Amino acid sequence: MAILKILEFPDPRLRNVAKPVTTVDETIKRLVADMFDTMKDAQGIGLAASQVDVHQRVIVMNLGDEDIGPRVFINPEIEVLDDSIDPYEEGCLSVPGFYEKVDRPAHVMIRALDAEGNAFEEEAQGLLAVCIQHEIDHLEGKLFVDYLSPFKRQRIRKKLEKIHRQNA
Ligand code: GNR
Ligand code: NI
Repeated sequence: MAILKILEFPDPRLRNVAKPVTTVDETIKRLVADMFDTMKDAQGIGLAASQVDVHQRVIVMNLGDEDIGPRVFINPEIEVLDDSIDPYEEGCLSVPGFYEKVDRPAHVMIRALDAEGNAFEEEAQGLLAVCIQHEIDHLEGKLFVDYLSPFKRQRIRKKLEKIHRQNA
């Protein structure tokens, strides 16, 4: 078990496109365990492997909802089920301290492999739908700040760069 370092915007490594997992082997299972440790330590509700500089299509999630619990999504795909849009105030462990409203499809079907490599599908709405889309964006090298105006994105970038300089 290990707590991994979470990359922060504007680190260019967050822009890598993750590759599909070919087999859910011991290496992937160890990665999943380390990602759960890292997510819990950082008090996040979701984490994509891209955020810990592993560019494979692996997501962990724990929405803190007893009905849903800790979840693993490997090679996830989503299908948008209708035209409804849900605005949600999003945050990101790779953009610490900033929260902004993002509009996303409200109802999606998720198809993925679970932690044992078994295929499953699940209809999602609410926070699960928001979070899975946010995490799949990470696997594509995309961040929630990309949905904001260039002005807002630049302001966030400058503030984080300043903090990173101070920490260096
Ligand atoms: O912890 C997180 N909270 C959150 C809140 C609203 C929308 C998305 C998220 S995901 C985020 C953790 C994270 O950065 N995952 O990539
Ligand atoms: Ni994020």
